[in-house]
Amino acid sequence: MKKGALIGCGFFAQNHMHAWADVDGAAIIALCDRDDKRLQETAERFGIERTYSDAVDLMKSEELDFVDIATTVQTHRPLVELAARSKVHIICQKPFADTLEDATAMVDATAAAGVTLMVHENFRWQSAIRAAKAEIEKGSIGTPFWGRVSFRSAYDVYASQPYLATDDRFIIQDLGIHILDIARFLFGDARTISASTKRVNPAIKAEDVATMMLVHESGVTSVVDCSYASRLSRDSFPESLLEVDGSEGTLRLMPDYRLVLHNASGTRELHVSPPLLSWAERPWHNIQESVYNIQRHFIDCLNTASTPETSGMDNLKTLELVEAAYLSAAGNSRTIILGSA
Ligand code: NAD
Ligand code: 89Y
Repeated sequence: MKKGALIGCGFFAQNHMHAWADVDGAAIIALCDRDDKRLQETAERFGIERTYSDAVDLMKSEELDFVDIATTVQTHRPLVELAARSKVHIICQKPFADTLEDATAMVDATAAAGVTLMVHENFRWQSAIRAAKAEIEKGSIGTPFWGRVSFRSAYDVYASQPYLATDDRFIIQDLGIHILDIARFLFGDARTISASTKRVNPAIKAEDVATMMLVHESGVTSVVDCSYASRLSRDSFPESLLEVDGSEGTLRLMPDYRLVLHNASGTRELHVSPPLLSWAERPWHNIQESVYNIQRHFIDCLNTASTPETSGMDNLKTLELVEAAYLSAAGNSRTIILGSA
């Protein structure tokens, strides 16, 4: 049994806790939050007796295999470095870091300590996205040459996550980061990116619309588009939609988890809805299922001494896309060559 502690008992951490209760071979034995109300409420909800208001005390007092860091980005570096010094494995929520410098420092600290570092980059673990990837890999549409990964909604995310309305950066750093990671997952690493952004909602500080174009090393050109300002007749929050054109056919992941594959043999429609886990609530259930999937993957990696798909090192490439997208948008959508951002 791998023994873990959760640091940060806020809005999204409740999903982590439910998922941990379902993951075989792992148990959360202690909680930490500097907000006493959130700490006590979470402890009571999940029956955890050992609680700490300070992560240094937690690390001194508990014998842990891993920590799950579910705080917002500003505290990731000190907490990751603390955990690395204590030689415990780490899962850290996205966005992993505010700067590539912080991200690289965390990757280096964990490598030097010999501990596993996985970024909780969960969107690629949604079952609909895995189903689409499996179809591409088995050749259902031939060789992909063009793709679109799209997330458009007007869902009120600010109600549960008020910092999204006041932070200096919004949609690319918060949500686009997942959508860019899905593009990497499906089409491989990117060579170039260009982006344009816009703030439509006057009540928030930063951009709520972003359109990005990537040219991947595989030769695929992709469009990654995100919006929290799109008032649709039917809002599909929080579904990521896909369009992929290949040499032999096309793939479309449409609202309501309808995966349509078309090639010379005909058209197939698959229903790839996520299972509704016992604790999950619509419409968040596909994200909640991906939380369970990624946490299970982390424990599998610890048990087999293998590297997580979204290791800290891997996530540097997703973060590099985020930084380059902001740089491009600030420079009239100029094309940024990755590796030189
Ligand atoms: P939140 O503000 O609701 O919760 C963060 C908690 O961390 C707070 O209770 C705060 O008191 C605590 N905290 C902060 N610094 C601390 C420290 N040094 N020691 C102990 N406790 C500390 O935030 P949230 O909305 O739950 O978001 C947390 C992270 O989860 C963010 O990075 C966000 O982007 C991410 N998130 C991810 C997904 C996803 O699908 N992967 C979805 C939503 C949010
Ligand atoms: O914080 C974001 C995330 O990671 O997934 C959706 C979200 O909660 C709001 O954009």
